[in-house]
Amino acid sequence: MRWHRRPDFKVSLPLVVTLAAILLGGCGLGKQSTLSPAGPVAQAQLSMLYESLAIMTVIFLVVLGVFVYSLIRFRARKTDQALPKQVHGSTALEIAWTIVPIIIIVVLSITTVHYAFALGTPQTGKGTVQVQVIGHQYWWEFRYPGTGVVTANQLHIPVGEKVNFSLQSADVIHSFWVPELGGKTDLIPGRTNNLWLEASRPGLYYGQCAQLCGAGHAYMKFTVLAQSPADFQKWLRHMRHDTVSATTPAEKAGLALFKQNCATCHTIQGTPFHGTVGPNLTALAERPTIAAGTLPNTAEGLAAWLRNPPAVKPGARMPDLGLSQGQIQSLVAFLQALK
Ligand code: HEC
Ligand SMILES: [Cu+2]
Repeated sequence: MRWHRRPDFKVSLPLVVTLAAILLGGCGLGKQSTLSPAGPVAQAQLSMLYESLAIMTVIFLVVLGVFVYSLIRFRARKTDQALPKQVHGSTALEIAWTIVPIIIIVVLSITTVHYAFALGTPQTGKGTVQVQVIGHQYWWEFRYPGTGVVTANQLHIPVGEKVNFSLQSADVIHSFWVPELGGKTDLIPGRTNNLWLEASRPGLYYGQCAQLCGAGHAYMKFTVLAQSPADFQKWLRHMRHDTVSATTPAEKAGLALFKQNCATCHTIQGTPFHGTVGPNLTALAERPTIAAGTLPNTAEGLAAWLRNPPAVKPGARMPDLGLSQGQIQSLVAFLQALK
């Protein structure tokens, strides 16, 4: 009888390398990398990662060493006459490999619990800023208690100061994460979680909801603008609008359309519009993106959004309002004047 030939199955090295490069590319030092910490919290979290990696490396090397040693030392030899002496159990070994893992787990859990409590305890002291974060399907609301300032999807924080976040959800579980600054703490309906972060250098950092929360989850991003404390205070003052400007005919038409179609869901400071279903649009023109990082905040981006939000962003809670091209143009002019 002849055996069937095994099918030729060759693993192509270039293919493996390409696939690995694509997959590992996601872990690189990019906009959202825990490997390039920009503040003490991210730094502490990264140290913990390295600490457990070091322990795991030692275990790996010891196990591999024993394994390779046994393979060579106890290999079958031509001169072997019978089975070697059979051994069943070793009390000393059993005790050792029970106690050593317990010690490792205790060490790891002490550091984990220490950091979990340290990072979840609201900080006090001069310059500490409070921000209330409310997660919505699929966008972020940021409130600055005591200032009346409410914004969405772009967080402003002062550099070098601790920022306390209180995390809440308006609907389902979300998770707040800015890889370069730290975090990944859940926003759970009906309770408030705490987290503090600090940015050591000014810049724009990228955040993302880290808990699958529905169809639009992948589009639930936000940015964190870390600015000098003076600029941050200036921004807070600037956000307290008494009026909005609608001067050109298009802007005025946009304002009227907004009152009819949008005011039930959106607030704009300095106007009588106080809807709370959607993001607060005060100074909207200053955000880099709209719809939580889905589109650039340009005339084209805004027009695409107003034409049909759920077509642009799956699951978006803003309906297609059936606006005409002309209406969209006026609304875009009005929105771009919100500074
Ligand atoms: C039924 C409530 C509702 C109505 C009406 C509504 N919106 Fe929205 N809007 C939302 C929600 C919810 C979002 C958040 C969508 C998301 O990002 O997932 C949103 C997002 C937006 C955004 C993006 C804001 C940001 O910072 O990301 C803009 C701009 C906007 N709406 C403008 C308008 C305009 C202009 C109108 C009127 C023509 C309007 N909306 C009518 C609920 C509404
Ligand atoms: Cu999510």
